[in-house]
Amino acid sequence: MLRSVEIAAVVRQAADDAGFDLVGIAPVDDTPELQYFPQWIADGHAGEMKYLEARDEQGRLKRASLAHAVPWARSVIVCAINYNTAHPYSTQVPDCSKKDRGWISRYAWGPQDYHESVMPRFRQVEAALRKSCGADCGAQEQGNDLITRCYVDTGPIIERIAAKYAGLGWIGKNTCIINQKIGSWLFLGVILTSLDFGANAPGSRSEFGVPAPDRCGSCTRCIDACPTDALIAPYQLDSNKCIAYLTIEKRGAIAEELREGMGRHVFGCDICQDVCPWNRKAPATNAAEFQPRADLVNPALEWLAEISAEEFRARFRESPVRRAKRSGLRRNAVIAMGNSGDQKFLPLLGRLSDDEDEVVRESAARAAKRLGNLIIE
Ligand code: B12
Ligand code: SF4
Ligand code: SF4
Repeated sequence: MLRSVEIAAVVRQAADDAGFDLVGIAPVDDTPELQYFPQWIADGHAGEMKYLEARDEQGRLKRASLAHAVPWARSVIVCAINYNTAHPYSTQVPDCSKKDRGWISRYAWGPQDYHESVMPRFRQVEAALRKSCGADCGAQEQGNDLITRCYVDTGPIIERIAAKYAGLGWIGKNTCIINQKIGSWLFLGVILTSLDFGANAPGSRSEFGVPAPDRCGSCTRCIDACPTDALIAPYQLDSNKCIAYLTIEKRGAIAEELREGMGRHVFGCDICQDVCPWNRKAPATNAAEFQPRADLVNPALEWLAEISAEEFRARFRESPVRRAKRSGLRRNAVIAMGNSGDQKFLPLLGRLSDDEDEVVRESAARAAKRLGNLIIE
């Protein structure tokens, strides 16, 4: 029978073969970071992302305890892949030179949604794990079948906490996982498994990663740079104020007082990672699926504001941008126009103030007003 040390070696090799940059294994434990989660939810910091509040039959928050949510799980294999490409950060492009352009987060520049490009890699690691166990799997010896589940985003688990305990990096004050060597431009995902990697080595948790020490030190660059003060304290993010949430997840109108801080962001936000010193020398990947589509780096705001339903479907069918929906993307582009200070947008904003979409209509009227042209009130 393969020992846990050998199975862990198979997992590491499979992750490497699948193109992951980092891999580690975490035990299923109720770690101290999980204690913050119920309060975060109670404080309303999840905004309208109701799925984060999913509860079990006893009324416990599923994400607050993996041990409760997935009782068969004994360990979590966490893999990460670097999606950084050799293009300037949003903070390196002076606003004045691109004031008529929007900004899409670097994670969404590629031709494919990361869920689709990363999941097959997890399946590859999962298959190698299952093969290595075969009939020799320790779980089977106990009369159970080996159970595995792969998740990228969608599992009842806070992936960054698992990543920390798998040894992939520390949770920064911007709440992102940062690896000392490659920074934070990482997609994470997990394989929950019923295998206990400590079981075959009594008294030893040696197959599990050791959490990296917090290397933020006295730095507060991310907190200082966040334009909407969404990092309300170190390691604490209020989604309601976060541009990533506002531009991607939030439906309907965006609170007036947050619009200015959104700047030219039309999908996601990278600022708290752009300014992080640990990303200064972040390596760039050559993987084809993460190379940017030219139309998504500094996209023209007019294009996005006027995009037809048909073009939206065609251009964003496989892109993460489709999550904002057409209405959200157009709303965001209109708000960015209002922030641009560029009077050339006034005629278009005037037209969009009569748009059939109520959210676009209201946002355009406000944006036009902001550009100095009193259209409403
Ligand atoms: C919901 C969600 C969001 C929300 C909320 C973000 C958030 N910080 O929680 C929004 C839409 C805002 C968002 C934005 C982004 N996201 Co997101 N998101 C998720 C998702 C689906 C769930 C996260 C979650 O459960 N949050 C709950 C809160 C409570 O967790 P938390 O803020 O991380 O806080 C924990 C720690 O900070 C911890 N903690 C640690 N130490 C300390 C110390 C103290 C004193 C305290 C109080 C707390 C504390 O306490 C909390 C746990 O209770 C995950 C995937 C997953 N299933 O995990 C991806 C994920 C976290 N997102 C990811 C990415 C890439 C992004 C963006 C970069 C996308 C973009 N460019 O726009 C931004 C980054 C913004 C940011 N600074 O976090 C990656 C993270 C990669 C990385 N390197 O960390 C993930 C893992 C997706 C993936 N599969 O790769 N995201
Ligand atoms: S993603 Fe942008 S808005 Fe959200 S916390 Fe980071 S800097 Fe602030
Ligand atoms: S900017 Fe500074 S405080 Fe923020 S995550 Fe990076 S190192 Fe930590």
